[in-house]
Amino acid sequence: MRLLQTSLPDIAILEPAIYEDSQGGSVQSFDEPAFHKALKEAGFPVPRPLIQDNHFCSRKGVLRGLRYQLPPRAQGNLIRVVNGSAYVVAVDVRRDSLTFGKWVGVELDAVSQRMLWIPEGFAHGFAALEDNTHFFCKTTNGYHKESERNVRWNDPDIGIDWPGFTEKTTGAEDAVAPLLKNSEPHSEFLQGTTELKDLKVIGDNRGSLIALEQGLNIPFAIKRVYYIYDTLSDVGRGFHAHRRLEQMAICVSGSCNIVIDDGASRQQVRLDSASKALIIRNMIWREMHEFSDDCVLLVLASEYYDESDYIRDYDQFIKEVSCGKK
Ligand code: T46
Repeated sequence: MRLLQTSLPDIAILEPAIYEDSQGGSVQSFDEPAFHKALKEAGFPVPRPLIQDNHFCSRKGVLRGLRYQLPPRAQGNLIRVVNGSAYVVAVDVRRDSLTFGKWVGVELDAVSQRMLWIPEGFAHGFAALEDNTHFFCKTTNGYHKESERNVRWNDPDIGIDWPGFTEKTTGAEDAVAPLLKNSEPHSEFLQGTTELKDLKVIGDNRGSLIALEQGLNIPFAIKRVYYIYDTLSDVGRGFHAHRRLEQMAICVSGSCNIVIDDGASRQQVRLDSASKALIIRNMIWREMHEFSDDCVLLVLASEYYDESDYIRDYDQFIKEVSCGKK
């Protein structure tokens, strides 16, 4: 599987291997380890498991979207066209994102079998370029009507250039969908479980100073402080959740990316300033990637080190987090 970058840093095209022989041909349409490997090698966060398949069919000129689901039911989508061809668009709907409102469009067809990876936090839309176009989407979260939101396909602030079809048919909801500026924000943080705080910088002509004070800007009593440094840039750390532990992480030097996941929704946070603190409550899966050479990640923790507090298996984490929500 080959990954091609697009003009949006979070959106990727994936090209599967196609095999042809005297009987016809075959394609390995999904191979999770290969998918994760391709994403990791290109510096993309690894998504939560793709748990649902949806198959749609449209005649030429039909436009579906733009759609997204709000956290905690946000959906990442791996989209493939299995018959015909289509123009597939992704729009960044994360209010705090540097690429908020930016879009990318890619033509997918049944011959090349290229797929488009659109992670959580993006709206997507499809325009069928041929009759009997079939779309196959693998998603990270099931369909949830109450969480579904639409954005107007022809919002002038987004300015999507939908090519190649003359007769446009949109669903009733799509036609009257709100403009992006009026749509419900796709919040950057998992509700109530993580928070990215700007710490107060006390600066003067000698430089800067930041004070961390229990009960004031640290929302728990500190029992332990540790720091992670000299991490190789191509390794990932973390890959676990804590049953009780709460933490505050600050990159006091350099930068790294932290993926946070509450079992229903996954987001990536970039820590690249000594004045940004990420508070991670208990029962949040975390993965750390792309450590810069000079990265020193300082972590304040609410508990002493206790291996029995770690959940290091993602399926076990999903089991425990789902039990807690019942
Ligand atoms: C977390 C992320 C952000 C100790 O003996 N004492 C400690 O206080 C810690 C944190 C770790 N260890 C031992 C346990 C392992 O044998 O150090 C070894 C490496 O720990 P781990 O593989 O858990 O490291 P990371 O970077 O994957 O995770 C750490 C923290 O463990 C974790 O709580 O949230 O940083």
